[in-house]
Amino acid sequence: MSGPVPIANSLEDIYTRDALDTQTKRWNNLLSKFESTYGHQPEFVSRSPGRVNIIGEHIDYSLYSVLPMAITADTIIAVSTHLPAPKEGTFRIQIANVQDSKFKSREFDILYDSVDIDATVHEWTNYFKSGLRGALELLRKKHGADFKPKSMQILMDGTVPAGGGLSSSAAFVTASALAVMAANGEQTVDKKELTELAIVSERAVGVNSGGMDQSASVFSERGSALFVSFTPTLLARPVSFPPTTPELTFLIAQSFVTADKFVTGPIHYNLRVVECTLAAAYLNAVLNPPGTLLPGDASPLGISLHGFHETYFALSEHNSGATSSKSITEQLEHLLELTKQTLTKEEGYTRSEIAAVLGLPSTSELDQKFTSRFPVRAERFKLRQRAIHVFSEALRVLKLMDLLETSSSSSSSSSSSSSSTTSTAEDLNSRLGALLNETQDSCREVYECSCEEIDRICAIARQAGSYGSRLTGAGWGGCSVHLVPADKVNNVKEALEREYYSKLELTEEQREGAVVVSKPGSGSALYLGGKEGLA
Ligand code: NG1
Repeated sequence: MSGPVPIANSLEDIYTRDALDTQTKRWNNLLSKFESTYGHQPEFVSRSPGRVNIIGEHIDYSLYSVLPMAITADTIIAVSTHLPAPKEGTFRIQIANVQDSKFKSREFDILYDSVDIDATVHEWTNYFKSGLRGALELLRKKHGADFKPKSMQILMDGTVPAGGGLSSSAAFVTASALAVMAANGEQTVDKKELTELAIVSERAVGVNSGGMDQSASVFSERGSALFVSFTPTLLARPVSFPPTTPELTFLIAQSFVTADKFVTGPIHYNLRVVECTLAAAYLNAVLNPPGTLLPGDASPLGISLHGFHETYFALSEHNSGATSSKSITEQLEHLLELTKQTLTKEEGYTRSEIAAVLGLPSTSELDQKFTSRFPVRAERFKLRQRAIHVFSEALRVLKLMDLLETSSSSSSSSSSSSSSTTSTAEDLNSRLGALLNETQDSCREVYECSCEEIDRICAIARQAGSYGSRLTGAGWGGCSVHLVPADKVNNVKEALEREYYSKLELTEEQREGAVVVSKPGSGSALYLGGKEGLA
């Protein structure tokens, strides 16, 4: 799946047929607004989508594999480089948003070699700047330290709801980085390079993010979900859901509870990243031989539960002289047991308790190592619960992949009657759904990243015919995803309207977008035909 980001020749290369009318209008609006803002047409448009995560929640930053898919909603960025540089050693960025009453236009003069981002303020252009910073680092690696970035005029339009769990930030950062690469003459942009730079640069905005969103945004292919693994290196491959009758659909339902990772990071997202990292360090200190150091890796704080996992089995098998390795599933089951026996404190661990086990002289060293990058607010760290969620969720991803893989091989070899095919499909769908439901239980009870509204939405949807319902993305609000047979979609929609949305005060637009059936969409693309228009 690696290779360059595709160059789209028309919107048909990007969107499914049902989305073309709306998207053509939207792109034409972007192009004409660009012209009225800057007085000329753009040279190209970069595009990256949001994503919905099917399974594998809050485990990407512990470097376990996940299964997201891209959605139609996206960020599109029209660009020209007609702007002269302001003065020697600097370049200029003029940036505007189609929703200009909400997101004010800005202008920056930036030094060739340093893009300042103030992560303490909540400013929409920070996401562009973080893509810019990452892309410039890559360009300097390719062209040398003297590389002179071009000035850019930019107009952006985003349709992924912010704080909605569909990864508006990754869509914006990857589309920005891609735009900067193309503006500086690189139209052949390697997908893996783009993803890796976006993962690292998005952390500059103040969130210790994993790599799932950027991977899904860049690598996705129309019609397929995406299996993403992070070690030993970033890999993404398309995965198909078996065709069933009735067809299986993914329904995305908004809770309209906005969960902003930037604002709530210290008690939610960033705190979970710290808890998982501390759990890895703690388990290593107790279960591995004294003095064992966990390997440095690509996780946000540089060591991870996955790193502990690998080190633990490498050392224990080596010491026992064992020749046969456990399967990954058996290893994860074993780790779950070990975690329950080792991390016994349900109420969580204080800083001094953790520092003592890690052999650190005081809690300041602990803070310096684990919480200085982004601050967290907690008296106790729930290491037991977080590690249990991560290992059990990693297991559920493998079980779901196993179900998909065995069902696709058995459906290609089966010649069974239609009634037994229907019951097999029913059985498969129920088992897939059960895994999603288990994820939701774990997110609610163990990882504590759900909220009352999402729990209610899931209960309503299941009652109305969803096989499996759960939060998607970071949680604490945002969106939910539901595995629903096509003949139950209306049932589920009606039940949600009756029992949830009708009780909220929503605009017409919100009501229309509250529940959508989402087909797996395509990933990042560059569109170079801006001069001719799209109509
Ligand atoms: P959202 O908030 O849905 O974009 C976040 C992280 C992901 C992943 C999920 C939880 C960022 C950009 N994204 O997704 O990497 O950790 O939460 O599975 O921080």
